[in-house]
Amino acid sequence: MAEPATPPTAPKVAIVMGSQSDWPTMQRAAQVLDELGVASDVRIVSAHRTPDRMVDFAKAAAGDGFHVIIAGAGGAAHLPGMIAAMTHLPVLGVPVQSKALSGQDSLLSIVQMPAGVPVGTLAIGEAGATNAGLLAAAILATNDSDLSQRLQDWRSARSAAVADRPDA
Ligand code: RP5
Repeated sequence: MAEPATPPTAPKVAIVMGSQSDWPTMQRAAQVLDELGVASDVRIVSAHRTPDRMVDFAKAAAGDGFHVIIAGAGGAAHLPGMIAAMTHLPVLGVPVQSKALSGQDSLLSIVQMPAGVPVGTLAIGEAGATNAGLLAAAILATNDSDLSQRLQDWRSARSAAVADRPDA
């Protein structure tokens, strides 16, 4: 009798964003997770344009097997906070750099959550997205020694790549 096929591992990290226009920023989170061998599920979920989709996603996220949610949005960036209101999973919020206010609006919309509904808020823009990916991996690594080693190796390589002195 044939061995039963091993089911593919479902992604434990969801990366959601308010718009297609957020993808150039949010792909940094997906890229660093990919470098660390962590699969992610990437979706467009808007608090304002697709509120029903947001509610459905947030309420189902834990049951769907996700362990961490990275949510990025710009402007009136309610997406991370609204998702955090509907799930007990850790939510990492990335303020996308808006055209009008350079992401200051996004940052303030995400960071100042009321006590009891946390969003781990990252820096504005690509650095924030990269660090959200690294933090998501670090959260998963607390229960995954192989991933923990890959994360430590990744960081060591980054340190080793820093020159002692600047080029003249
Ligand atoms: C937010 O509005 C999105 O997260 C995006 O950052 C911003 C602008 O969206 P688009 O008008 O480019 O679709 O909902």
